[in-house]
Amino acid sequence: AEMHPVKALFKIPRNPSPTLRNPEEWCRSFNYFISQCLIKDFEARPSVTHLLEHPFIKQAQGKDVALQQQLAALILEQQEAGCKTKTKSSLNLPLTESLDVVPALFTPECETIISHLQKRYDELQVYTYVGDILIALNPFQNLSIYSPQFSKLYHGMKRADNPPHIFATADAAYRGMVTFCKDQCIIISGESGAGKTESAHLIVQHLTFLGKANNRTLREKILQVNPLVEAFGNACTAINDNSSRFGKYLEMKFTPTGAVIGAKISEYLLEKSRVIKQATGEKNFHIFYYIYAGLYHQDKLKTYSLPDRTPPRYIDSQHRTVMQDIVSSKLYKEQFDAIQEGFRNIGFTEEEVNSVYRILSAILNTGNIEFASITTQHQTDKSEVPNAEALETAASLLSIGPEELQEALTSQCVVTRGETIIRTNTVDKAADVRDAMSKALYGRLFSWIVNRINSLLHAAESGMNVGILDIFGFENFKKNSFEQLCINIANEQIQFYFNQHIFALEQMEYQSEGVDASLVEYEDNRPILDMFLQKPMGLLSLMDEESRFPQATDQTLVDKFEDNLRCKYFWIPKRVELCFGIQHYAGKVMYNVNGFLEKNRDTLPADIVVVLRTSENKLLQQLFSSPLTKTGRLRQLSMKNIEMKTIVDTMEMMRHPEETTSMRRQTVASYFRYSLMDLLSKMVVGQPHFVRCIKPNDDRQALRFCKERVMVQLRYTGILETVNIRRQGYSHRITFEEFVNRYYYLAFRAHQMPETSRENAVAILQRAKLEGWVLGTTKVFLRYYHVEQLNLLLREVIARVVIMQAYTKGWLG
Ligand code: AD9
Ligand code: MG
Repeated sequence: AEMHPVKALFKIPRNPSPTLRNPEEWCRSFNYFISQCLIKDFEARPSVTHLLEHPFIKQAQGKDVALQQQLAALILEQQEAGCKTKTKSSLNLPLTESLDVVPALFTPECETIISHLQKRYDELQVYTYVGDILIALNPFQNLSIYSPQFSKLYHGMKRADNPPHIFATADAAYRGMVTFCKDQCIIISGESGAGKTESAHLIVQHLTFLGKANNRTLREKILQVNPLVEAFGNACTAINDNSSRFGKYLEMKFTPTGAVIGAKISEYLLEKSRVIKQATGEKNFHIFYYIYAGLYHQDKLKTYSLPDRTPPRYIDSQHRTVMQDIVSSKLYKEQFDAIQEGFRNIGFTEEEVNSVYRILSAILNTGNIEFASITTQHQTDKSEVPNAEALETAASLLSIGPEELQEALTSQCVVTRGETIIRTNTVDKAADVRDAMSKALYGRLFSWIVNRINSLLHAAESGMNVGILDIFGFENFKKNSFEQLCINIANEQIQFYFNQHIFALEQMEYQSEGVDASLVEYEDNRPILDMFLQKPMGLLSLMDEESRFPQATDQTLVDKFEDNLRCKYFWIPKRVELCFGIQHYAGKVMYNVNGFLEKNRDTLPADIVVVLRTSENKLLQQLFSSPLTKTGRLRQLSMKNIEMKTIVDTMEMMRHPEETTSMRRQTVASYFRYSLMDLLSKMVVGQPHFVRCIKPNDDRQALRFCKERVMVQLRYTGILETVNIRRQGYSHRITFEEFVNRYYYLAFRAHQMPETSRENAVAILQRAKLEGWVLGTTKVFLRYYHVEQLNLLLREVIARVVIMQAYTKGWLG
């Protein structure tokens, strides 16, 4: 009787080398290895040395090297033969399908997935693929897998050639861009502290490696962009010591042949309020501490008039820090040096950098300005500045007159019916104006830096780009405010985009092929997004409307929400005042409405603008000369791509009527809406790649894997559903042509070249005795295990050929 081919394979080495203790095991894995090598597509044919580098061979090193080398040579020979006799695609299995790195994922219990991830995490394997998505667990320690050697290793390789890695994702995007001449975007998501920003850095690192410009300095410049911008836009929060307080979309531009030629950053919604106030245990933006330590070392604190006795109020409102701790911090100093280096390298002039430091110092001095009320006979609500020094220093740093500044802070011009009246500000009001000025200074300085970088790294030629999205992650603190609301809405939008790609498009493909689509089920967060963005009754619109009433209070805002938002994702808790709850895709968050209206209005009194415009500082004049055109014009989206319809739909929803008449004062909410739309318009034109960062524990500890935390994140990011789709749905959809080319060995003889028709595809499926597949109009719809079975069969067929050859050469018997 004929022996089963796999069993037959085990029999082969009659005299296995004595150094191999478990010949059967050896043979099994070696067989597997051989077939893997053969199945790999012929384009990326490995060399003998490459094969010998393979972990399998490595593992057996010192055991039977001679035999290994012979077999490696044989494998190559086989491939050579395969190349000649058959069309390129004949054995071209996309390895993402044949070798899913997570076989266990296909079992129904997500318990299995978790323990699989855990096992890998324990071995410091932090990356894992689920379908096309890269899951990245935060290692919370430095790994040695990001050196240029690793960049080389992942260059141009198929996904299954190497262990999963963030470089592989960057590589795929790069190759996608070069091969298909299409813009790519890499979308990194995950909650705060999960590792998005680190991942973004690593992607830029690998892309600069790939985009070998003959211009070395350009590469260096690009590598310095992220650290520079993050010094100004990141800060220490309760969750993450280096938390992004803005959203960032970095586009790297390449020539059609893949040489890097420039870069462009778009920034979204910087959390300006941090400049004036931080929650307990949190800090201001990094740069403020860096300049202290850096300038202290250069003995320049005085040059920039930085208050040096006690830390300024803006960076330490509760007087908890000692000046000495800040200025003597080694880390801060190093970062400062890096920032200076970055400024210089990217091309900022000395004068510009000076102005930046001056403005930063001016902000800190402004924060120290105090107000006291003076009571005269006529007025009781007038205020004055008792500490003239802070005021004078700030004014001098800003190159404006101190009297004018004091005027602008303590009074305001109001024009009513053609008459100009001067009203005095109360102490509280004056303090608000002061803080509004600081926020505006910082916000505009930040945008200016970003714009300046963009013009310095502007690509002269046109080309294609890879965009990398790294936004602030989902946040849920003990107390959540307006900033958290914006951050979480942005994450909601990114999740929606993800869903569209992974689930909705899947459904559409079923439909267009005439296959029953009922299997694809997922948690659609569109209703929540609608609740936020709809006009005129969405939460953001309601807030804008309320912001227009001068008499509105935070209480009237809550009432308005309560009256108008009828939706299960929104509720007002009993007993807790001025709060509302939202059921986000990533969890329940309770928001405190305190200060919402003021934060949304974000008013900067005209008097302040007027006085700042009188500055003799060129940079400052620029910052306040014209209304900042931040994002420019939105791209015109072609609606060719019908699949994108739903996304474009939600974008329409966000479009603001006032957008064109931008002279109207914008609220933060309307600007936010606009930015989100701008971001999406950039993303939808590219081919997306997804990286899902997962935080294994909340204590930032290496090698600590908290199952529940991981489970929750897998669930809300839709990863579990993704797995389900692959398990229940037809995870593989292969055109008849590709299918026949790939599997014809299973039903036809090697030299036959069967027509790539629907009938022959069916013949192969029947011959392989598979059940449960469906035929679409142009594609075979297969379940994940079908592909595994087919590949197993194919491997057997091929392994048989190899073994036969080995016999004829007399190597094995
Ligand atoms: V937030 O939404 O901006 O608050 P991120 O960006 O998701 O957040 P970040 O990349 O800043 O998180 O990572 C947090 C910390 O985890 C880093 O400061 C590192 O200490 C640590 N981390 C993350 N990824 C890696 C890594 N690949 N290797 C080593 C890492 N450490
Ligand atoms: Mg970040």
